Amino acid sequence: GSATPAPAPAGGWDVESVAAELLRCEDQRLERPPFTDEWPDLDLDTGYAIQDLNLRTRLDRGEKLIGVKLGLTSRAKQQRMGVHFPFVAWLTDAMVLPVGDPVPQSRLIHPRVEPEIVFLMGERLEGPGVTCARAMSAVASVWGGAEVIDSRFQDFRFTAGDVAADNASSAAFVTGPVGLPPSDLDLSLEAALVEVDGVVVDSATGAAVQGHPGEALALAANDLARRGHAIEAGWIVLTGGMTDAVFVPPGTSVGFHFTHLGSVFLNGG
Ligand code: 0L1
Ligand code: MG
Repeated sequence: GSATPAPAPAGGWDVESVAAELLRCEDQRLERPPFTDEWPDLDLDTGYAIQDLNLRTRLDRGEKLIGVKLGLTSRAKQQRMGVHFPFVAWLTDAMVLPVGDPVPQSRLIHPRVEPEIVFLMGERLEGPGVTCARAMSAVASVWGGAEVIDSRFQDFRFTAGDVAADNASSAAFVTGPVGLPPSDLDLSLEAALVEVDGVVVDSATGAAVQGHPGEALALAANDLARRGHAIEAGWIVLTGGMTDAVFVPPGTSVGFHFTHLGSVFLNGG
């Protein structure tokens, strides 16, 4: 294919053409303007239809569905991105970054990394009507984690429909060294310090994520129910960036230091 973003098809963008173009941008490391510049009606539900179509393509390619991630669950993220409500996207095994591996710059466009509270599900969780308490009762263990995001949109500029279509800027994630039963922790107080090259540049506690990361999990279950899915036992759930994401160019090293969940390190290679 060509090395530039595709122009809109003759009849205008639709679910199929946006889905194909997003995967092409991901595969060929292309950034492009948001589709909503040309297709203002690309709303959240249309974005989810595109996201689901590309999940099917990823599974057809041999990837395995291993969980979900939430996007824009914290005020820090919402303010930075200009989208003021959370949404849900898919995680596949192709997104797992082995511990100690550098950020895979050679296959990414403009990666950023962010600290997250991560759940490993012990039981199936199906909405609607899931509360934070019910959601937490389905969690087997809690982990610290780092998500590598890599929007296919220039300068991470997008609306809710664009970013839902783009699987919430998914690229890769790594989980930390410590998994604890949820009853061992007050997750609203669990802090993460963001360290870049030895300097602490940001921090937040779990309360930044919808008041409690369990609220984000409940939101995911209820949102997925509208789309005909449940959260399955054994799945991983990334509850969303606690702070704004930081760039991690080659030569940089980033550490996310959690109060009880250990430290997660990522280097820019
Ligand atoms: O590019 C983005 O910031 C959208 C994805 C947000 C991921 C998150 O909030 O954890
Ligand atoms: Mg994230």
